[in-house]
Amino acid sequence: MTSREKHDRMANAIRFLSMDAVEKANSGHPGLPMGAADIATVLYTRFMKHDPQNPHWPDRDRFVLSAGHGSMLLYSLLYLTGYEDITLDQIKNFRQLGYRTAGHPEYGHAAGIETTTGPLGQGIANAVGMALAERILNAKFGDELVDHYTYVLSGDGCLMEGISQEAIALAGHLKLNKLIVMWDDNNITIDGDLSLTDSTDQLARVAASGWNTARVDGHDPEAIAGAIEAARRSDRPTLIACKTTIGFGAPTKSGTSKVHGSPLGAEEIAGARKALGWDYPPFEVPSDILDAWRVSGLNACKKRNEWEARLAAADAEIRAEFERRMRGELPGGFDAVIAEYKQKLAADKPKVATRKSSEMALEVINAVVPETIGGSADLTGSNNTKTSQTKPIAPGDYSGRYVYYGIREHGMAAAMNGMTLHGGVIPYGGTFLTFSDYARPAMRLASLMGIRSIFVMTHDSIGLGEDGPTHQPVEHLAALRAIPNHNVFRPADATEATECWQLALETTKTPSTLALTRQNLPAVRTEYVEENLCAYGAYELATAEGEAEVTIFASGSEVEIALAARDQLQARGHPARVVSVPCFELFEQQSDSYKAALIGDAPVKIAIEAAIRMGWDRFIGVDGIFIGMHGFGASAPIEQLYQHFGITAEAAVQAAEARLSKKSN
Ligand SMILES: Cc1ncc(C[n+]2csc(CCOP(=O)(O)OP(=O)(O)O)c2C)c(N)n1
Repeated sequence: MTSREKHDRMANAIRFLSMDAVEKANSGHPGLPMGAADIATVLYTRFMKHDPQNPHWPDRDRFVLSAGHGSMLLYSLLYLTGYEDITLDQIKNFRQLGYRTAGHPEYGHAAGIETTTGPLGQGIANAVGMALAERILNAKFGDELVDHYTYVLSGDGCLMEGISQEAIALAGHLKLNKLIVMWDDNNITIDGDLSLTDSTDQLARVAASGWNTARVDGHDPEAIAGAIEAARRSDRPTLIACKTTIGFGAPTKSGTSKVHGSPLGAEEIAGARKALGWDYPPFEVPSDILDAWRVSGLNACKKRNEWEARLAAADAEIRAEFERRMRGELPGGFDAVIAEYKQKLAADKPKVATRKSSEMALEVINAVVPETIGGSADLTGSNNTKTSQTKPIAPGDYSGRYVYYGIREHGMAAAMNGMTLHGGVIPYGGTFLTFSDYARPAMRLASLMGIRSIFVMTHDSIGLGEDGPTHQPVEHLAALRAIPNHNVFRPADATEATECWQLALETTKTPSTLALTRQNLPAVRTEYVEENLCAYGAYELATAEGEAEVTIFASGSEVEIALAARDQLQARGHPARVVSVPCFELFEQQSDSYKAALIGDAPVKIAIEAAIRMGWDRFIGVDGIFIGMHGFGASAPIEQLYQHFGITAEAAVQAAEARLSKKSN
């Protein structure tokens, strides 16, 4: 048992590492680490099940610093408990280029950083996904292999963000009782006192969403510990309001927004040293305190050894399956199943919407990849995300494989990221492409983190028809393609949809978005090719009969139009080829020679996509012809819309011929 004096000194180690690192960097946020140091010390020394020597141990507790601006809190904890990645040198170089200690915690920079946080509200929503993944794997593998908590440190900001309500409601509904959120309840944000802008009774709010709540003095270690103990026994998720003073220990600035996000200054830090009785120079942690921290890190080892013994004793098949899933590897034989299914598609040539093609592919995939977890933000019947294998996950029963996320696109995407980060499951979730805007901040973070979350976005153009321009995406493909490390797939038929799914599942360090149609499309890939052609990002689908005068590039539903335009052009004596472009991002990864040859030098280049032009100049050049959208859509039956907006084979032929005759003049 740690004495109060020892606890205080251990917490002060966090405080001084944080204020000194921020001071040296001349930027950063000292207030939160100083205020939340007591909470963090109690959590890490008395509760956290982790092993700094084996930081990726699957059954570790997860800790999410949702208030990512307080990154020095996490870096201090990782250094003090003995994570190799965070040395004192890393702390001294807080926020410097090439160091792991970035301004906000970044997943992949160091073990112990479970997710990238900084955009407020994301972390708490990720944690819901982590807690859900834990329950799903527990239902499959039992308490022996999977039984851990997910802890979150949240500030006022995270709870004020809209996404928090989506996350809280989902967690409360699903009764994710191993999720424990510590709220650094300090009444201060950047603009000043919270009372400037918020009067929410947060405990009442989360209680209304089915949570357990507690309120404690966030500087009283025993009170904090008691609340965590009670939370661990709860049958619901818990929010513990820990009343704290931001910048605790700073003599004149504590309790004010002045300590939130700027260095304290030499004088204030000297005052804090005096007030807290800390006589050590910057970055020096006295050996008895460092030892106490390291011992707390080592103590956790015992639990891991016990777990390793249970894993070793587990049935060989179960153990192999658990380990495969945690490595993120697909089951052996996956490619063979896809190849066989592509053969069937080549024979059947189904004329279906790509949302249906996606469902058909998933029916095949879900049968052989048991770790996929489907879901939709209340559009299951439209997104076609549910297959025969995916029984719903219900409160208290996590044996299913389908999440009814509710009308919570942002919460869904962030929870999916949390599930992916947890490991052992592969989440995919759907909504309409136009509502990717509601999920985009989490989709961007999936890209930044480099993780395999798979977003299924149907109703991908004016082709959805009568719902009209609110529901018809026009700029969304370009907007998503603009996100670095994000594979946006827009398949043209059932074969391409299958290939895109294969790529989405096999690409572990890049998230994928599948943009899928509502309307039926004919098969454009009519012969079986074993190779995954979509892996090229763009490939020649139809060659020109003779030297190409025209190359038509298209994606998704407009490939059909491109093929019809090619036929018409050739009938009129103009050899034309068609390039299908299912994924810009993968195309860019091909060799220069492949890209140059594919784009080719036909005198006329056309792109057809029922969306805005942005991005297509890469294929057609600034003087290329673009057949697509130039503004918002309209509410009408689909056939009329394509005519109305001039996205037709005839329009393409006319434009091509006009250009060809101009060139020959
Ligand atoms: C989505 C988002 N909006 C705005 C910010 C900028 N920001 C960083 S911290 C912060 C205030 C957070 O207040 P609180 O959570 O109470 O943290 P504390 O002041 O206690 O450190 C803001 C607005 C952000 N990081 N993310």
